[in-house]
Amino acid sequence: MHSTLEDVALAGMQVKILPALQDNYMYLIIDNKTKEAAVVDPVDPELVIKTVKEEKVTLNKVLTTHHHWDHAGGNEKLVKLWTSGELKVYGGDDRIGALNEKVRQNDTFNIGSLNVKCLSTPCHTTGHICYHVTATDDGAAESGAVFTGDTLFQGGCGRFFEGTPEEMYEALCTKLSALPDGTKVFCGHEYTLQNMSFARHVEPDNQLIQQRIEWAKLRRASQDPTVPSTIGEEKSWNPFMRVHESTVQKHTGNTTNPIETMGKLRKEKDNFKA
Ligand code: GBP
Ligand code: ZN
Repeated sequence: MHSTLEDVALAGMQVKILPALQDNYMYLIIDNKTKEAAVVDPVDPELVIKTVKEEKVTLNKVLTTHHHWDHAGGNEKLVKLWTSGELKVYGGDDRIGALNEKVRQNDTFNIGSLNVKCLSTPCHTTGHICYHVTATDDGAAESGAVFTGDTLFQGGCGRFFEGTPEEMYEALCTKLSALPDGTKVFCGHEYTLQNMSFARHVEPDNQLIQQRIEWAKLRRASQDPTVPSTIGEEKSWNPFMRVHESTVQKHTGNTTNPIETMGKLRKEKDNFKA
């Protein structure tokens, strides 16, 4: 295992961080009120089932961010192994195994008493979905969570396998940036140190990047996950969310168009050696 299992307590919910493969994360989202649960990208079904049994929660939903095997590759097996009732499998792409609830931009559903809203974020893959989860109580929106798969990473973003700089701009700078600053960001991979090293290269004078690197080094030395961050933090250190900043634009050759800046940053990151 690349990381220790961790619990994050948010308003009305608990998020269990489950490491998988080399650097992937799966997440178990538990509604405190009803003990209903959903799992995000269950590539290692055995660990999911073990955790669900230990926690004595009712798992009935799978939230798939995108069709890549290291995210969706466990869906069929989980559905086969799952004998304690029906599993709804959500996702935005017909290439996702065991999919039975296809979702689109602004679709909503519940995990017990929690609200889930789907954000369509095509670019890494055409059918990529991010899931924004909030409790129903007043004021809980600020402490909600967003599960970003391979669209937004801590300090970075996914490769543009099936999309354009314009689409990633829309995903990061329009849709995800519009969430409350306090929203916790749970991404699909532990890439923080690699991403932050590129972020420092882009903005060497940004002290928040330097501080996060020092913190992340300590966390990784004891195999602790660096997730979650928050939307507000990502806006302060993630170069791909900062393509309208003059420091970032200067780095990409005095571009003033944020979408052109996005394209140039991604090209440079594709070949960057941390
Ligand atoms: C790193 O940064 O540590 N190992 C390197 C990058 C997501 S996984 C490895 C890499 O390219 N990872 C992908 C990515 O988008 N990284 C962001 C970046 O490099 O800045 N994947 O597993 C990847 O999506 C995959 C699976 C890809 C099936 C294509 C198919 Br088809
Ligand atoms: Zn991917």
